[in-house]
Amino acid sequence: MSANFPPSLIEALQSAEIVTALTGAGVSAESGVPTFREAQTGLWAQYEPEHLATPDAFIEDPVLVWEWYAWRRSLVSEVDPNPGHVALVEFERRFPQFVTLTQNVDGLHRVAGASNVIELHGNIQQVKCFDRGHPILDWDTLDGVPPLCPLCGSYLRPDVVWFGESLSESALEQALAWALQADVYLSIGTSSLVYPAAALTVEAIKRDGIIVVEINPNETPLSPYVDFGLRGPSGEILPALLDAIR
Ligand code: BV8
Repeated sequence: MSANFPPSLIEALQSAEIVTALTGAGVSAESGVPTFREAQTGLWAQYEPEHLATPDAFIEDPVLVWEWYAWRRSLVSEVDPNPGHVALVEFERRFPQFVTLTQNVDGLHRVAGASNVIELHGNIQQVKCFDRGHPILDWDTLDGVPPLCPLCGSYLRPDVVWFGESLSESALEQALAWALQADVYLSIGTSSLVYPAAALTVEAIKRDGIIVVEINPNETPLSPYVDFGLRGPSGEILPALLDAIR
């Protein structure tokens, strides 16, 4: 993609010390992972993700919710990071300080080689028990759908943040610090609908001196307030941006 970015954006990135990226499901779209709001396929087409990704849905039908995550883990196991993930790893090496704050639970940033990642909503490859949150490493050797916690006997569940559940205080504090100290803040592949993650972008927008960039083929509720809106797929824009600032 031979892109011509605004010179002022290139200058801001070339002189940036601290760059913070917030990513959403759109960054994984070009890897073939359906975004959170795209229609689900096959058996899952009849369910709303926002309903399934809740403690109530799990309490109501632990088998259904466990199987939904097993299906999503199988999807993720078949895909690779895309050029957008890879470009973000290069960003990590290019800038003095860089972090990827991700809403995604697919783990693809780390698979791509990113080392400074804060997984705001957890990771579907990790499992804990429902009652006490015991992290269970060898969960895939256990029988049962869902398996039972070897420590307390409660159902195992994916170690992700469901709707209605609070994010980790420390992760959120670190993420907010990164957002407020950024010279440039990139909001990439997110509909900016889910809070408190979207609040990180709102806080960056409110803070004078931070250049906020949105990378998304579509508009979001925060589009009118960012400094630069780069309309297009992150798998093309991020590598082009990296080339433009070399
Ligand atoms: C909380 C993990 C405090 C699970 C996820 C009622 C009760 C309780 C809370 C609420 C409530 N009403 C509202 C709330 C707050 C709620 C919320 O924000 N709801 C939304 C729907 C309005 N938030 C919460 O519940 C949070 N916790 O508030 O705790 C609390 C506690 C108790 C009681 C009250 C309050 C927890 C939120 C975390 C939920 N967990 N994931 C799982 O994945 O199974 S969120 C889920 O949505 C995914 O992580 C996903 O990443 C995330 C956000 O969506 P996006 O990433 O933005 O994805 P989306 O599909 O929306 O958009 C994709 C974008 O990509 C689009 O814009 C598209 O244009 C773009 N795109 C497409 N292709 C490309 C692209 N961009 C670039 N390149 C491309 N190629």
